[in-house]
Amino acid sequence: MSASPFDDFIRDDAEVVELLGREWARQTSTLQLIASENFASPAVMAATGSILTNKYAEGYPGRRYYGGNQVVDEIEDLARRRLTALFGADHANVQPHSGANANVAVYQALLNPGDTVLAMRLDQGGHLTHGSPASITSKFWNFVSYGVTPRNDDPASPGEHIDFENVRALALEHRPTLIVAGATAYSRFIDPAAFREIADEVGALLMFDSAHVAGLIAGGSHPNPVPYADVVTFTTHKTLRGPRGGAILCREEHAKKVDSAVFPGQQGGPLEHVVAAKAVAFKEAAQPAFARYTAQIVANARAFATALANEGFRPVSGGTDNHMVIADLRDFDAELTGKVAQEVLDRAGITTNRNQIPDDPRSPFITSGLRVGTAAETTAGMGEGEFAQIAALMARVLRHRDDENVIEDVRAQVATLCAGFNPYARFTS
Ligand code: DSN
Repeated sequence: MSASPFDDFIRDDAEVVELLGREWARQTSTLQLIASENFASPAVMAATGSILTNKYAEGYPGRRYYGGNQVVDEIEDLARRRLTALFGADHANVQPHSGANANVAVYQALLNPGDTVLAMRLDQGGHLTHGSPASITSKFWNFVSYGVTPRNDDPASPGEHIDFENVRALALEHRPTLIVAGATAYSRFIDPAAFREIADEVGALLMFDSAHVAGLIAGGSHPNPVPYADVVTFTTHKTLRGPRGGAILCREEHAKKVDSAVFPGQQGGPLEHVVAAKAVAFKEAAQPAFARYTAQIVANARAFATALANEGFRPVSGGTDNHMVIADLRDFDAELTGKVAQEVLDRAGITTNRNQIPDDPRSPFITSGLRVGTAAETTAGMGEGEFAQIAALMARVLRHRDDENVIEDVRAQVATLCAGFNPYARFTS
């Protein structure tokens, strides 16, 4: 597959060519189930690998600190226009290098040092930048954390959903300047209206971190937080299927502060090659086919959750409304940790990541859970039947994790499955 007119020149670098070849084989012969990954289109990759990588462009369209930005200005404006139209937002900033950068820039824009922020705790499903003690965010701002309701296996009122009573009580007690909605390991709809109501009650601003669900929102498969939140942040490479990077949407009243916080507050020169790739991805996400794609992501995740439950894994919160399933491994095998499960599955060609479950007795490095997502293999064309098959393969290899023959056999079955679903086959044949 040719991604740019310069592809052939990399052939001079045998070491990099060899490594790229191995990664190509890994991505196309093993299952990619990490919930934050996807297969970007060749158009997205071509833009990422374009000559725009050569250009310095500190500043914003029409207000740059370097000359020669006539074309770059048009590219960044195009990306901003496409993005505001996609989500129905007032203002877009497409320069953040990542979701973490986007979040920290918003804190810088909207908060003073020491201000109180109410956000989801990491081990309940939140993100490092939601005030984890390991993150710089917790050093500058005073984070208070909410979580999910206790486990309850009654399907009529499943637990492990965001505890809005707890959110409201903490908001009334701590009077945060900002409330953060959004998660990285939470498989249920996050209701932006419920968060807005609480924010209004205590006079707080509302940021919605939609890193994981941005693509689902664009495709109409998750509620859109833009009408409710002051600011929406996200990454462009997960369900949105663009290049690796971040973006921010906000109400007009916050635009100037947000832009100043991204540049010069947090970053120097923007990656305009990535901005061009973001523009490509935003156009792709506006197509009817993308809405069908996101509906299939969710259908696949629901089928996956059911099949995993049938194999004895317990889906945290009882199931899923989005692209991911958090599996509690203890119900499957009390001795099996997330770390061991991830390693065994890796050897069988099934790529996942271990994850803490709510109130996990094990550390973040060991964990009792596994997070799996359907966005990437849905791009590759897999459907509910394939995900049921994957659940069975996962259960088999984890039940027989000390048997090298079973690991080898599952790896071979995975390779056969993947051979029928190469995400780039139609571009290379
Ligand atoms: N939290 C990571 C993930 O969801 O994979 C991204 O920062």
